[in-house]
Amino acid sequence: MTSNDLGRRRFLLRLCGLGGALLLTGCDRLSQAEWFRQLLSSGEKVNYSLHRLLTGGDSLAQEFDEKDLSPTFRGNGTTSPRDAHYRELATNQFQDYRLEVSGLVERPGAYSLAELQALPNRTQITRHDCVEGWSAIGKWKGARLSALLERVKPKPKARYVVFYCADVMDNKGRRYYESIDLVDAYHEQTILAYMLNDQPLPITNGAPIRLRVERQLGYKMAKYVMRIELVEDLAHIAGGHGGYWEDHGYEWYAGI
Ligand SMILES: Nc1nc2c(c(=O)[nH]1)N[C@H]1C(S)=C(S)[C@@H](COP(=O)(O)O)O[C@H]1N2
Ligand SMILES: [Mo]
Repeated sequence: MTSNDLGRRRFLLRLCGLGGALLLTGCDRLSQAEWFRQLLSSGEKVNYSLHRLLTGGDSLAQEFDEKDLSPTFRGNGTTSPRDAHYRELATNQFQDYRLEVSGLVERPGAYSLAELQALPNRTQITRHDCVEGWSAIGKWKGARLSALLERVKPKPKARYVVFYCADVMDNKGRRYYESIDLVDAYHEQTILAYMLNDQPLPITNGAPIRLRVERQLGYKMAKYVMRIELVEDLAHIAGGHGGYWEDHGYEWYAGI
């Protein structure tokens, strides 16, 4: 299944769910509503708005039990960044790693792994779905992104959180990056994971820090996160679509 098929399938599923809402609201009232016109302005916005409408801002992604864990959690995409600075950090068990937090925040800072591990955390067993057609269930532990945001204090203009990764993706030197909105950033299951299946996060799966944003597809879960930036819009970053794969045509909002 191509990512387009997947997008269409998810869209249709959501539209069926919306049927209930349509009956309740009345079609003519709905068609006059500004939010509905905006909703129809592009396929991507439809996906995003319907997902928010049907699942609500704080609904939880399904969580599983220990018995459901996949025997192994495969690595995908980059599994060993070649970047020299990253390699140096890795040889030293990331003791010198600092997660830089900057942009539209009152208190920019740099956080060591120990400092991130001291933040309020969450453990969750969830299913990871990749657009390439595989899934895996893993147990993740990490710092709540909301806790980090409370420390750095986003300014009122901040709308997105951007994650810059260590791995170079092509011969033009473009690195992996991703972004989410503040609804997902403050979501209870959104964590900066440093453990997988009760072990320190392996390099294959994004050591020392990888994002988990459980209501979206695998490519949103940035691995090897080196820097976080709060921004007002995404247009000035890299290809302007909010992520490495988004710059290559994937949807920015990859709701499952
Ligand atoms: N930095 C970085 N993050 C990334 C990728 C990548 O290549 N580089 N691949 C993405 C994709 S497509 C998937 S499915 C998951 C894979 O996570 P895993 O390696 O832990 O299975 O990471 C995502 N995050
Ligand atoms: Mo993926």
